[in-house]
Amino acid sequence: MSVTWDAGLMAGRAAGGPGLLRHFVGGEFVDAGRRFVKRSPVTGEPVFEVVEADRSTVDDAVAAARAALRGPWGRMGERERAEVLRRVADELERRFDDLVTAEVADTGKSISQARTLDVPRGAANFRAFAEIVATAPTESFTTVTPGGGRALNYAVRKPVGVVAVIVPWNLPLLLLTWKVAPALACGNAVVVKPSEETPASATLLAEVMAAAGVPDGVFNLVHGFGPDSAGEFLTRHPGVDAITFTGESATGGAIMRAAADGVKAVSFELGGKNAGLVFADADLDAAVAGSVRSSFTNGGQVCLCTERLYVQRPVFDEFVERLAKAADALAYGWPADEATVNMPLISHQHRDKVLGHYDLARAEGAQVRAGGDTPTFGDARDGGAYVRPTVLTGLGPDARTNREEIFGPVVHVAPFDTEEEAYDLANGTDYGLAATVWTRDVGRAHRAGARLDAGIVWVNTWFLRDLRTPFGGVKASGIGREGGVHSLGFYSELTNVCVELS
Ligand code: NAD
Ligand code: 6OD
Repeated sequence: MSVTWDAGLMAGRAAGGPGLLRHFVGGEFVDAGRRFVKRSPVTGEPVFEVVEADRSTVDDAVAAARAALRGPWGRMGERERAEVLRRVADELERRFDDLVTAEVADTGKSISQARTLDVPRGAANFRAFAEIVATAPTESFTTVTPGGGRALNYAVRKPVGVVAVIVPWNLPLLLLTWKVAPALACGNAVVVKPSEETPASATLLAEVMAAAGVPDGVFNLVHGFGPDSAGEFLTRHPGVDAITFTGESATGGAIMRAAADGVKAVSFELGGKNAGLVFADADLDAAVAGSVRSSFTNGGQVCLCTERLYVQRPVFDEFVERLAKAADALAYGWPADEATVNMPLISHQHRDKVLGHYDLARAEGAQVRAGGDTPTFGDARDGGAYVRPTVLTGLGPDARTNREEIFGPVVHVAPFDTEEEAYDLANGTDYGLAATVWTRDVGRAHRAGARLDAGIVWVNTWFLRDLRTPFGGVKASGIGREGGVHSLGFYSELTNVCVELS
């Protein structure tokens, strides 16, 4: 294999131009197809030139994955595969700084977030699934035959085959590794398509795979867009056995239609319109600080972010005042500054969408308590895709602002009176990904877990999840659960074997 990162990508950047990002197929970097430009969300300048896969490159990637399943990879046991995954984690940690650079270049997120969340959790995914697959049990029973003899009846876990992995741009390495790690742990070969907005860390992951000794063809990467591009070519490909996808609910629908012809298995992690409930008995300092995190982390571009807050009436006014003040105080800076919190949105196109929602909220009658517009810097960041963290009030549950996913740093806050009303408000959307509850009442904490229509419910915290636990959404927020042994359910097939012993 050849190495792009040091020899191509970083050299191109050091020379003042954009680096070139290529596909990775059968253990080789491939420069085939048209090219597109990836721009910095911070300044709007070009940062990378990316090769866009055509149908024949996708064909080659799927063929390489199929061939790898027939090679030594297909004959490895769980413990050997777990060892490969640990080497990938080691190599990710060795390339830590490069990966941080890649994530920051593509997304404009703060270096401190990339260092503490995105890249460490990427490596942790490989360590966790190495452990999970090496220790996962399967059933085995001794059963009685009709003649009174004995038979041994057990299940054998097998890979599904070639898995297409399609991921978004918000937490690029974290969300990619969260699917690649269990897929490889179960012995599959993958063809991954990162978002066109975040091609860099996936390219670096290809180098990591090669350096860690992952056999050629087990990990393949194609760059490109969705419709009529690499994403659609992959999801319609007859050589793909299963599709794991994270992204918008509408895209999930398009992929489901594409997958129907081949009756391919799908696992979907989709959009959200997540609610936070703040009860009057809550620790208000913690609830304000936690809601700032849950609404504005990563520029509000986390599927788990809170876009609707419901606050019990006795503390509503104080809460809104403190939240708006905290939103206004969030630090701007260049991504390389440790203290920076606010980041740009991923692109100007996405910024226009979010600003459109700010205008819509005003048109619907919202009061803007913080933000609602764009910041100015007086430097190159004025060419970037920034919007200000925004706090809105005054709208009812039927307003589009309270129903449509915005995926930006914005939250609407409304009052409620009773616990029952809070659950009704929180559950009143088409989505059901996550919910957050702030209360000191232990009984209520457990009731909320049972009553809220969400794949994950946090109490007095946010975005904290042991990798061994299930993750996914209800309603329009997803199909299936991944995480821990639940991932093995999607990425492997169980064959039932029954052997008569006498
Ligand atoms: P998106 O759906 O536009 O794109 C996601 C990926 O799908 C990209 O790689 C894109 O190129 C590809 N794609 C687009 N159309 C396709 C098609 N027709 N066929 C095949 N591939 C296609 O989403 P996005 O804008 O990149 O990400 C933001 C969305 O992702 C938000 O809705 C957010 O809530 C969701 N998300 C969900 C989770 C979760 O775990 N539930 C996590 C992160 C993001
Ligand atoms: O818990 C995780 O690591 C996970 N899957 C987070 C998803 C974040 C979505 O934007």
